[in-house]
Amino acid sequence: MKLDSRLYFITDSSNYTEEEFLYRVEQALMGGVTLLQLREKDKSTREYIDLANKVHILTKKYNIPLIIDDRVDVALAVGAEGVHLGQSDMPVDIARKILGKDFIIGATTKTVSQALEAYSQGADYLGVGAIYPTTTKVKTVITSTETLDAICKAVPIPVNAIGGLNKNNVQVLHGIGIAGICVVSAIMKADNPKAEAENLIKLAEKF
Ligand code: TZP
Ligand code: MG
Repeated sequence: MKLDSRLYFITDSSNYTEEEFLYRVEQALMGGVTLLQLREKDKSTREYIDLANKVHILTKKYNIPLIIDDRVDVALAVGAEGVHLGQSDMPVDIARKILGKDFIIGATTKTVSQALEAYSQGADYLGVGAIYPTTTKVKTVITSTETLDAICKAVPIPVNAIGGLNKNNVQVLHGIGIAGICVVSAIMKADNPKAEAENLIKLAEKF
């Protein structure tokens, strides 16, 4: 599957029943998200695999790659299309050796040197942020749009902005060479996740 990160939806199942969560994920897929990451921080390995298999059925139906956050083992176990690795997760070069050349590997980077390292180790795309303060549970610091711009200029792979992004503020990213935006709450917590994804993809198409 080709990597299209224009509208990268990162899920958060906390506060939803599984049924409501899967319904929202499918609505987002119907609305046009181009890449989807399952991000679970509190589940056991078995629970993570179980949910990933259910989400994978949906992403395959819409022909959208499924990326698993943090866990190379879970990504392999469910036959996901990719994995997303943070600075304290498995190093990208080791993951690349395990997963092979066709697996999508993304990395979180907050500086130009982290970005260059992830790229040289074989990352396919980068997530950079938080651009704005976020209400999603995450240990992060704010990354300036200047750093985001410098990272985009430093590496030839797609770079996505993340953190507090929504339809009212993505305009600040125009003119920076990002490939797309990553959002959690903008879609996850929307009254209508499908409509929100439709709104955001229209804005993301301008990048
Ligand atoms: N990494 C940096 S900010 C963030 C992650 C995982 C959370 C983004 O969530 P939201 O709800 O789109 O601000
Ligand atoms: Mg991580």
